[in-house]
Amino acid sequence: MTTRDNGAGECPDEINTPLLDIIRRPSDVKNLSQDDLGQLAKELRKTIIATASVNGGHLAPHLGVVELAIALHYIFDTERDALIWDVGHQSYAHKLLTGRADRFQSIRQKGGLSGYPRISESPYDAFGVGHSSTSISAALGMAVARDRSNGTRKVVSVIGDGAMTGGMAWEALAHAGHIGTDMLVILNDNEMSISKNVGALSAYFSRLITGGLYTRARQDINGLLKQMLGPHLSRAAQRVEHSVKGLITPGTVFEEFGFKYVGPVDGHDLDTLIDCFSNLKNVRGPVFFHCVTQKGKGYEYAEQDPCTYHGVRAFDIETGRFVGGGATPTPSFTDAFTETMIDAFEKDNRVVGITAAMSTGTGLCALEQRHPDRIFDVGICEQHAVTFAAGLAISGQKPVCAIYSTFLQRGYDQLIHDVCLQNLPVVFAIDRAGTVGEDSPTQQGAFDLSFLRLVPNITVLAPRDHVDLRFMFEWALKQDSPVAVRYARGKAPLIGPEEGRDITRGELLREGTDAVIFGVGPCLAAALEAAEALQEEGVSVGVADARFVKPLDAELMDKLAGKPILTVEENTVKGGLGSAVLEYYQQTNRLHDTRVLSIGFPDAFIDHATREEQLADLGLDATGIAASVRALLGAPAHNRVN
Ligand SMILES: Cc1ncc(C[n+]2csc(CCOP(=O)(O)OP(=O)(O)O)c2C)c(N)n1
Repeated sequence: MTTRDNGAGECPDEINTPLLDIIRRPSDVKNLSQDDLGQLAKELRKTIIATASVNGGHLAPHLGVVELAIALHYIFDTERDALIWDVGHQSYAHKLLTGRADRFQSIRQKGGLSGYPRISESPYDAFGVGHSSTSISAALGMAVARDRSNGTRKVVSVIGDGAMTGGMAWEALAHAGHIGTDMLVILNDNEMSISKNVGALSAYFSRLITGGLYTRARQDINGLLKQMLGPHLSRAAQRVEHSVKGLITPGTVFEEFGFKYVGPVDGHDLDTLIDCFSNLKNVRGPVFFHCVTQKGKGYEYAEQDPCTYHGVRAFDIETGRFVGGGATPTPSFTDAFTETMIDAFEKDNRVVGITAAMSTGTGLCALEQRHPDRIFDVGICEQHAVTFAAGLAISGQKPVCAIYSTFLQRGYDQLIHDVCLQNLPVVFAIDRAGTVGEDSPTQQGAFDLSFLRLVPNITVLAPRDHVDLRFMFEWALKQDSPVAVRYARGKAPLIGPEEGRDITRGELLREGTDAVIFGVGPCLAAALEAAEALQEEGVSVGVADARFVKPLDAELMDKLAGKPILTVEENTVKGGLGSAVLEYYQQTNRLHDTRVLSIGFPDAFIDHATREEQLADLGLDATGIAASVRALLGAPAHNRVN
């Protein structure tokens, strides 16, 4: 495999991958001798590290499941059997073993392979993923479909201990135990979510690993194996019995759910995994296989700090140092949120923060260290996070619930039913709203303005820069009703002067007589640039910041009425800011003299690319916005900004 410059000034060494080079499809893995598999694992790790060092993205999760992926493809017939990776942020080894090694360097780049399993990308990606805790439900659906058609396909899901904290996984386990059909659920337990896994479940897994229950189980291990595999234990099963510490542990919660629990086993021991899977593949009924892995395995920096190396930008392999992105004076929206929260925590003891296993990404981790008793990491449990916030709010606390736009989709009913219906003062800090770049369509923040705007009682705000963000949270924490502040990924440079802002209303940033661009968020910088370019063409275009997507600033709306208006937002155009503007002018009878054109995300899922590429493709950069203004004004199409 060849490698490319990672920006560290030197190329990673040429990688020699003789075994990986001959694997074109999963059945090629089966043709290798078991003795070769350790070498294959090394080649996979080298390839994953080299590619992540250039393309960025997830790293430590992929490194932890290399042996697991090899053993699964070695034993199961994955050209036919279904293999479902929960979240999918650990699927690179699987991708490399299923005919995608030649395109692997394109991963996460525009037009290249996705960082997550995707059914449109490969027949070996059995189910599309990105959000956590879905794999057992999907696997059960496939298992039942198999049964209904008298099929023989095996169904296997691989789920992390972090993803197991999600309620949906337990709903699926309960259902699967009830149905009792054949399926294998593999728990990849590395004791980490993105940061250290939290909660009673994590403690329970630790107890299983350290062997409290194991001692009891060991006495009856032969009987249990016979029960599972029939009276004639295979030679392999006998080997398993000897090689696996605490192979079967009755009395676990999984047994109570109707699963046969097997484990814990060393998830890096290929021979043991192969023995186990050879046997478990023929066990009837649902099986829960618990293996223990090390996140970041095989790359010392990731082993030492799996949280930092969970997801990376380009880095130098030798030193582990990240390339570029050093300290700049411009804070990101997330940085500004952290700073604002630090102040809010100092000023008011009732303010508390909630994260669903994303304390680093949301910026709450800085507070976790200062105020450990006031930051609640609830696990990957967005639904619980929102209703937990409602409980806090109804009891006089001031909860700030920090959840990425895409993951808040999980907590939507709770937001409507528990927070907004009761008009409770929960503040939602909705990060990664808009395009998020190289992650898959599953992670783009495309819908929040639309799904929030239709809920009664909630106020929806979108800061254009870090100064607005700060004011907005200060304002939000003073309200006695729900408030959502949604902001984009990345830097939040100043747009317009810092002084004289009144964030309780919209703002006209630039006067113009021919048309006005009415937008929210950081794309207002592109709007101002477009207006400047149009000015040079003799077209006078104003720019206004809505700030409030719900309710709109009526005074500003009335002022703008009568002019052609281009609405601009990083959200699907359906139901977002543009829809709000149309509704407003419809209700105030101004549609007859106010032409409105809306741009934003189309009625399609947004593919991965850099954020800049995505915005340009969506027509949300300065060039695209200027072109839309011309279209609004009916100008000829050849009249373009360069
Ligand atoms: C619903 C949802 N919320 C949050 C996330 C963000 N997220 C991605 S991976 C991850 C941690 C998963 O931990 P685990 O399943 O243990 O896998 P590991 O990374 O340890 O291999 C989180 C919280 C997500 N993908 N889906």
